[in-house]
Amino acid sequence: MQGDKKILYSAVQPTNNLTIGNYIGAVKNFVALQDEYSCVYAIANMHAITVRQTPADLRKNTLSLLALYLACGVDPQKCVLYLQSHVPAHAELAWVLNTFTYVGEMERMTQFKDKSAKHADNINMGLMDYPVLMAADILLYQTDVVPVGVDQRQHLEITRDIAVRFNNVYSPTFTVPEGIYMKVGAKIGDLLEPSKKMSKSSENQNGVVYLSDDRDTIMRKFKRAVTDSEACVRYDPENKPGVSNLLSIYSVFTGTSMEDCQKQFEGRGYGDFKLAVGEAVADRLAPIQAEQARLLADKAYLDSVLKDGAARASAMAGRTLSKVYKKIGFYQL
Ligand code: ATP
Ligand code: LTN
Repeated sequence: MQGDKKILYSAVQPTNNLTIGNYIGAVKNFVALQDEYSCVYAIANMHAITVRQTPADLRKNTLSLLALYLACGVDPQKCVLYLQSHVPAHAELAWVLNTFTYVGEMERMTQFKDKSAKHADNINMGLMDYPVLMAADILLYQTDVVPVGVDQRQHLEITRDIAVRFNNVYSPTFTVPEGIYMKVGAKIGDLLEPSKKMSKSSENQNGVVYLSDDRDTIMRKFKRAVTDSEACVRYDPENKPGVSNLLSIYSVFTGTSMEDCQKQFEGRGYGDFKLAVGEAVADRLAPIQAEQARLLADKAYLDSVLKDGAARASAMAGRTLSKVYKKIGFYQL
């Protein structure tokens, strides 16, 4: 708790361009939650290097993600918005938490298995340790809630396990965090393979809608989206993954309930439906893209946001880290 508000923490990696999956599953919720909670939002560049990055791109993607957070409406006055590598406590706590985490647990993580298969030439220790660094992120801020897509559920569970384990060995030190998963849009599917998560690192870009895509590209991608042969716009993720995925996207981008969305498309063909979804997405993204471009031209402002964020985050994280160091027996000066 901070004052009378619960503490909320989340982060996004500055890798590649963000997709509408990231927007729906993460950034859009960050904005919606910033009044109700005391929010801390990070740009997880230390997580990003678990997969090889080109330095110039990583630098560029960092500012681009910061500008995107701001363009979507994350308010640096209300929230702590910072770059993970600016707060050394993350690496420091991760080291301690490593000694409370078992190798077998990390080997069983779905994301580790997926990414190991995908980057078979670079299965580095960082890739395996990714969830422990994420636990450090969350636990440093005495976080109450963590909004993420369902793909992160396993990482959140291990964070809770690590926190409880540490608290039991010593005395209550970490708040045990809860995940918040949105009902609609917690997992947006790829437009061409709807049962697969839409991912910014996907090979086939035609199934992935990037926040930076222009209107023509967006329309082209939605026109090609996979549906089914039933010709009925109905929400049924099990039997109609393609159509249901499009309905989720439409519902979130227009702010219409799933029920009303289905009514709206009753008796209409898939061609019509796909155009409407594409238009809703393009209409919503246009002003965000314009604002992001404006902010990216003002590097002094972006730097000032990061500087202020780093100072505020360091103060919060430092308090938890010194508590931990004391409990585990690190000699204090
Ligand atoms: P990568 O493909 O490089 O692993 P990613 O697209 O999963 O990356 P992250 O930076 O790992 O992106 O995730 C940022 C946030 O976006 C997380 O909260 C994650 O749960 C959410 N997210 C990512 N993809 C989707 C999706 N398809 N649907 C809903 N939420 C998503
Ligand atoms: N692994 C996360 C990004 C992330 C994160 C966090 C999310 C890093 N640290 C802490 C929530 C809380 C992902 O979304 N892929």
